[in-house]
Amino acid sequence: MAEETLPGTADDDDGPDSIVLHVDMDCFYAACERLREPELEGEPVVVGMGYEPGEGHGAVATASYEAREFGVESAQPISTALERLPRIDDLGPDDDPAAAGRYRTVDLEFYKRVAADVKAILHDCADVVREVSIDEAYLDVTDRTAWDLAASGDRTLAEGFARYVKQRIAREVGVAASIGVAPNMSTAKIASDFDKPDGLVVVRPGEVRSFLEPIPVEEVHGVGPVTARKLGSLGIETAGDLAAADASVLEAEFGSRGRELHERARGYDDRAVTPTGRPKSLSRESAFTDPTADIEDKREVVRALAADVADRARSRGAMYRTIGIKVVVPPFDINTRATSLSGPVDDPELVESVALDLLDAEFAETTVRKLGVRVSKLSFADADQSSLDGWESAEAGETGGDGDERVSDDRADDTSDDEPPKAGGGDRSHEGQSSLVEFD
Ligand code: TTP
Ligand code: MG
Repeated sequence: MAEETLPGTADDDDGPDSIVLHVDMDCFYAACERLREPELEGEPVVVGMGYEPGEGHGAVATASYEAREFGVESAQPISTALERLPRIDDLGPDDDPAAAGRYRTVDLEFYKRVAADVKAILHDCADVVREVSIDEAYLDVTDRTAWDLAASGDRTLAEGFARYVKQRIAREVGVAASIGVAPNMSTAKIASDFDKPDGLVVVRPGEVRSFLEPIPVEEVHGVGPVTARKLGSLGIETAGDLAAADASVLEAEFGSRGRELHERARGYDDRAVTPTGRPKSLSRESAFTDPTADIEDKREVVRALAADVADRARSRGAMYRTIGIKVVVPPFDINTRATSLSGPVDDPELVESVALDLLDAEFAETTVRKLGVRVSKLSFADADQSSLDGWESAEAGETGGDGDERVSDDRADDTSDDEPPKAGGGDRSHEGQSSLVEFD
């Protein structure tokens, strides 16, 4: 793609180019169904309402990519989906089971819990996260990585960072994300959609305009079907056509929006990623190059992790009520322990001492591969309840992190919830030796 920058594009910005990630999960509800029913992997899965015999109403929420091959898609009447892809349960003896759908009913509460796990990772990977929907978010990671090339070749550091985010979601939650990386939000969104499923598309600052050129106008942010039709009648089919169009003609047709669309098509979008949502927990973990049993090595890592997590909590204005550790024993035996406090605190020394106590109590002699520290049950001093979305309401039934330690539908931690609150906060009311809390 062309490397030159054009006047008036994002490429001649005065400041350093931003690095924006747009993360969108692939066939999200279907991917969630596959988490609890792994045998659905590779099968045509349709998630919707009203497909049970005798119902007949309702619509498709989403379809797996296999089901999309049969022409099944989101928002389609379920009757159309059933015509194109019959339910496997309704097949006759001579029908081909490969051409049949596995229909599942929408279970939003479950999908929200999976989404909360994904979003916990996103909040861990970026300081600024804008959650747009249950399966979609923008991350501003300008301060976490760079557009420079990695030492090893022609890939950017930003690409490596995005790959890391993708892999964490896949490994820790078990669902696939497509990610677009670009210097602005509208280009990142188009990029995440460009190579679905399981896509990772990077548009470097100098490539924005050439990347956008062949994209159909419908995909430019802000262009709906009506605008697309009007643009079509003006002979404008692609973002390239839109970028090349006369701005005054667009303005005459669409008002100030016309000028804005023109700028977007030219790769110019100076909207800042503004945050939404709140993390439910903050954690950090660190792996040893070689597993170690040395208690001083382990304590040192826990101290550093505790300081880091407490620091991040403070910088985000978060207080916590649970302090926990994660201990991974080779090969992949994941242990989590937590202590609940009687009230929310912001107390870095307590994070360190609780984490060290939990380590010493049970893992002093243990050979460990990885250690983690987490604070959870967060509350925010400036909490704006109206801005809390499915993220916090998915609080009950959190799931564990590393796939194999997933806990479902329970809150084994925090027996202290049943105890009356004590004054002052910070008293340890429960040594969570046997507790299992969520951990990313
Ligand atoms: P999308 O991200 O639009 O779709 P998707 O994740 O299923 O597929 P992909 O991103 O790979 O193209 O929407 C996220 C979820 O929102 C989707 O899994 C189901 C739900 N949804 C509906 O319930 N109705 C709809 O019309 C759409 C578009 C989505
Ligand atoms: Mg999606």
